[in-house]
Amino acid sequence: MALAMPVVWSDRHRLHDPGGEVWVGVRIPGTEVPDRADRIRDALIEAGAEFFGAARQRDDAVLAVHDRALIDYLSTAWDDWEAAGLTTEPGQDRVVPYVFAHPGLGDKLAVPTAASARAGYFAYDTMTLLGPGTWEAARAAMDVALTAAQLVLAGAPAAYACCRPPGHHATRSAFGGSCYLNNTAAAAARMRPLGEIAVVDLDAHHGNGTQAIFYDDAEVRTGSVHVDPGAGWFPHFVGFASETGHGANHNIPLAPGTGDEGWLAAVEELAAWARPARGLVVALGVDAAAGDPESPLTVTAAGYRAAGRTLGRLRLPTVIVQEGGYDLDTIGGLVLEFLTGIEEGGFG
Ligand code: SP5
Ligand code: ZN
Repeated sequence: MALAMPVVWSDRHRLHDPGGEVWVGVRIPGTEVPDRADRIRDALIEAGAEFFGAARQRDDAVLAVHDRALIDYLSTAWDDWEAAGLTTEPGQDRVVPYVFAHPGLGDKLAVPTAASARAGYFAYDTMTLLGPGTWEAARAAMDVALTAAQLVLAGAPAAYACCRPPGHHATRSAFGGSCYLNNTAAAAARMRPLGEIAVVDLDAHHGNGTQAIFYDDAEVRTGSVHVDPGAGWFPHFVGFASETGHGANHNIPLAPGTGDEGWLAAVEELAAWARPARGLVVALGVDAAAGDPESPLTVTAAGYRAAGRTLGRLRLPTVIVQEGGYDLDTIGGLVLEFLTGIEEGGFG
């Protein structure tokens, strides 16, 4: 049986090549590479899925989840970096921060005049490099997620947004964790006409950006299962079970090494917790799979299929938004397993 749900796509993801990441001060090869989305696309074409080109969305939909200052910065950061001569002296071919607007500096901080310093007002890590095509690709990823939400509002039971760069680490005012704009949050905001929305984040890392964006919002409940930041994993500062907001946030941190049994129990807990909502957005990272280079969780392909069935059984209007997943040989198959599970659970 072919995959039934529409898949939304944009070729413009390829304009973003992070060119590696700066980790503990050293530039290393990154894992958030253009091939990721292409591998997923190949697997879904093979499965007979129908593809839809993303429709350009209004800036309002971006401003629903991000400050204008962040948008203004991201859309001009590369040009400003180049104009400041930083690509020649010191010879840095990506935007990389070197000072940060740390809260310890006080709470009234200026936006720096120097392009070299401005990056650290908006970025919270050194791993999320920005190049000449990053803005256009990140904006196109928003178009993909919002178009998928639109298809669901128009009556599709589910739609899959095949987007990169990922988004769930981007907050209202800051970017990081390989994310620039929060595609998942934008899809959730777009779904609001349905009533209360639940976001269930399956990425191996805590969805800190989405949590922060909706923390004070009773109409969007956010849940995340992820490797315990307290065990030494990104995003390190947040993602603990104690972060409940006003009752609309639910974190389930797992010990490194956790596999299907523990992970699926957490997914079931999040599904039960999402049940009162009228619409569902799944932040689908497949980096919790065993063998993924960015996480120590050990979920199997069958585990992702079972997670899809669990969430599909909610029979809520569902948008699935691609987040992480970095093993190129398995990423496509893992996504297909999950989407197939959604259909087995919800369309049967
Ligand atoms: C969307 C998403 O999955 N973002 C993940 C960001 C987590 N990146 C953490 C990278 C930590 C350092 N990686 C260097 C590995 C060196 N062996
Ligand atoms: Zn991740």
